[in-house]
Amino acid sequence: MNKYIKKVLNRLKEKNINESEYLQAVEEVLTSIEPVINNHPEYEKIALLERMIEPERIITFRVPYVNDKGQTIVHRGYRVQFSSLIGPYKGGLRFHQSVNQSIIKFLGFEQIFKNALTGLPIGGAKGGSDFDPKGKSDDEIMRFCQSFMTELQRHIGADVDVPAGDIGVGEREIGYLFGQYKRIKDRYEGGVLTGKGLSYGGSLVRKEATGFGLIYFMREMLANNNQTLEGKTVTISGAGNVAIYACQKALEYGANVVAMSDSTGCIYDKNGIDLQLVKQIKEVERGRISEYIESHTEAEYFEHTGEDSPIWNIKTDIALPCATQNEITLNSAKKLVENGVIAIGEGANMPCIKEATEYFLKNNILVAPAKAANAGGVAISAVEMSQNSMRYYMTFEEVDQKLNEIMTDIFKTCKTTSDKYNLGNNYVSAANIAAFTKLANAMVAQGIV
Ligand code: NDP
Ligand code: 2IT
Repeated sequence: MNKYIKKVLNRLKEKNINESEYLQAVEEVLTSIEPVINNHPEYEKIALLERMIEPERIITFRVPYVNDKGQTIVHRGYRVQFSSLIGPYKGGLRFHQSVNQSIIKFLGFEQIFKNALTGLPIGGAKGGSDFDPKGKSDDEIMRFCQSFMTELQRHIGADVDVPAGDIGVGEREIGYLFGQYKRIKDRYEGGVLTGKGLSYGGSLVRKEATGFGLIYFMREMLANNNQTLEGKTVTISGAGNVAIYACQKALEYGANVVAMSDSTGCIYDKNGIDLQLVKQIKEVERGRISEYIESHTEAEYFEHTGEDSPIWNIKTDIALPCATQNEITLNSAKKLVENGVIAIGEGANMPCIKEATEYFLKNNILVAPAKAANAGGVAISAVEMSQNSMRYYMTFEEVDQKLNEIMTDIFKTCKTTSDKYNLGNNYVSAANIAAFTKLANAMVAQGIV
């Protein structure tokens, strides 16, 4: 391994021993950019890598709220403002009981690279809280969001830092967060949050953007290998924002989606998933995916018990992990390959453990890497910011067309980079190298900051 990379990785491990997700994300990038670092020995003197992996700022704060029983509950809030190198800090907020500093740092780090690939002027950030929205009333969600924003508001702004959604944060939460921001600041600042409702400054297609974008990227990757989505069997983990709209677009392209999941289990409907029902259960009733089999008795339900998700045991041509990090273990990867999978599309951030990705690539499975393949969401967030600045709204077709172009361009960038560095179908390394090159040039240009 390149000596400079090795030195940086060793230091990183010493300093962040308890942050396994953050270490994993940085290690993946640094080990794949070796050919670039070999060509730029001058980066060591200006500590380019050390600066790129160290967040500009980490904010943690107390978030107290009163639940419906009148009890006061205290959670921890985070915002990691990782990089403002190429634009205002930009990235989602995650509300999930598992949230900790390591997870927010890994997500913030990934976001810098993803955002660079979109070609739009957005830096990288992530935030959230260890608050679990499941089973909470609307009032509880509102009070929590208001408390969260009461602290966060002093750190964000349309040209400073622009949060959006992620796991557990969708249009409802963004609405409450936006309302509280506006109330405290006493001004309408549309571009301070994205993923807003359409009636007060949101963009058409933002809701669909990550899932649609994932399928646009997959379409390009398959086309480059003389394949299409038509007639392919697809399994999609998760049943949230990304999974639902990936499913919708895959169906439009003639794929047969046979399985979806949530954290408790997965449904397998060999006749094809009834997406309207999934939307009703998840978007309207906020229920469990297992409810699907109550009206579709021919479908099967497999509970998620051990470490491996049961969805990856189902035979499929294309697997789309759209739930969370490290959801594809090496066991699951082996099972997918054994069952004849041809392509993996990462809708979630870092859904494959390192060994799983390596196993797929070794077996010539196409992997659409998260930083490239799920960039459609943040890209349309940037388009939402543009519309807020222009005070003018684009039509559904215009935004969708823009998304399609952006995803096609991101695939082209991956392809040209892989050709340049002889990486074959390793788009994982190609995406990292393409993003890194752009960021490194911007860092050199801006001096030691
Ligand atoms: P949602 O909250 O809408 O949905 C998340 C889905 O994943 C739910 O079905 C949830 O099940 C499942 N899930 C969450 N955590 C776990 C877990 N620990 N184990 C198993 N299943 C889990 O989130 P999104 O759809 O927005 O996000 C999904 C993924 O996509 C995340 O990795 C996110 O970072 C990434 N992403 C999101 C973007 C966006 O625009 N929203 C953009 C780019 C990436 P349950 O309900 O049971 O918890
Ligand atoms: O991981 C992601 O890219 C997101 N959750 C979306 C971020 C955004 O700012 O739209």
